Amino acid sequence: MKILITGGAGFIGSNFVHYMRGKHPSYDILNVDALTYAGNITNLDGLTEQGNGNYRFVRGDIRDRAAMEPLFQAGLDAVINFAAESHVDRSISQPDIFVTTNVVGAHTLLELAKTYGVGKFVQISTDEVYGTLGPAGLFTESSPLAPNSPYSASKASADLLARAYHETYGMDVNITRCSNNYGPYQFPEKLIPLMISHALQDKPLPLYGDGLNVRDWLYVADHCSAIDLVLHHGKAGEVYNIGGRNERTNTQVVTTILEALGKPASLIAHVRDRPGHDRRYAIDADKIRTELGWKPEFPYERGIRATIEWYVANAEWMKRIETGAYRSMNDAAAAGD
Ligand code: NAD
Ligand code: TDX
Repeated sequence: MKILITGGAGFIGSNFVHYMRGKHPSYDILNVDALTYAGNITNLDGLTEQGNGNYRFVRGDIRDRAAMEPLFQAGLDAVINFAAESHVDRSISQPDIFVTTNVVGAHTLLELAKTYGVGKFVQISTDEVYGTLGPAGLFTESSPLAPNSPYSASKASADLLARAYHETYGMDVNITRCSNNYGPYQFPEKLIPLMISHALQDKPLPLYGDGLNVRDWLYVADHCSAIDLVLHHGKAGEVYNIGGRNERTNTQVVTTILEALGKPASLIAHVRDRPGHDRRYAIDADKIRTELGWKPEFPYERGIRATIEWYVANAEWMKRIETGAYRSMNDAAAAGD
């Protein structure tokens, strides 16, 4: 199988590339990523250093049809679109690029997939397209789309285009909507790596509002196994929710991190709330469990412990981001491509 993975130098995409190399070593993997601030070529260490074999990295922008077209011309069995602007806070201060990358970029890929008859298109979406929940209830695949941030609105827009390409052109499209991921290689603007980094440096941990917003956490490897199942067995046109029923308040998450690192709760600093801050997400993943047989393997307690240990053990990785050194490594790797 020959697959195009977009955004494969980011957090989930790089975990997915590693996962697929381990699980399906005979597959041809083409990884295309623009290496924005969120892309980090060193997330792919071990793949790029081995002379690649049937793995190839190309620096490219999914909005750029002319740059993407040759990748499709070579013939592809599947496209898995991870590439996106992914940070809600950035979407609030600078929404434009969320529209161009998340909507126009996804559309460019859909058009090319249609033109070149790609067998399967998996659009990686998010539970945030459903908006927010009250204290009870879960998002199902038939929950109405009600995005509240420019980020989630752009992701919902891409979902609608992907859906339309199935309905109108009969393309084999799937949309996956996963809850919050955590694990290795997550850029330290997101809650868990940011808080680990601050705690390790004895810096204040900025908790938005009352700290009682709830997220439904899933270890990234469990997201990868779900996408692998959808890629191979997803029914054309279907949406699959993904989540492990691990609801935690932000205060609980941060407290676990502080305790694991032996740091005092006094480091927590309540700061101004995020505008339009969704109160609670929780995913009903019954459909992917019953129809595709997906089962998450990492209980939250184990996953969060492994994640904290990973960031402690990979202080260099974090330092390269904090100093900006990763950017020149990105440029050097892309120049040698
Ligand atoms: P990330 O920000 O870590 O990675 C995004 C990657 O996309 C980066 O490597 C970046 O360089 C690349 N990229 C950005 N714009 C691009 C462009 N125009 N062309 C090519 N590449 C581009 O994001 P992530 O957390 O790994 O999320 C990956 C996907 O999963 C996104 O689509 C996101 O919406 C979705 N998702 C994320 C989560 C989560 O908890 N992180 C949960 C559910 C869904
Ligand atoms: O400094 C912070 N303080 C804080 O209290 C940050 C960065 C976040 N938070 C809160 C906001 C949220 O309630 O923590 C929670 C998690 O925030 P993020 O890590 O920014 O994630 P979230 O906004 O929930 O979105 C994430 O999950 C769904 C990803 O970034 C999205 O890409 C994904 O679609």
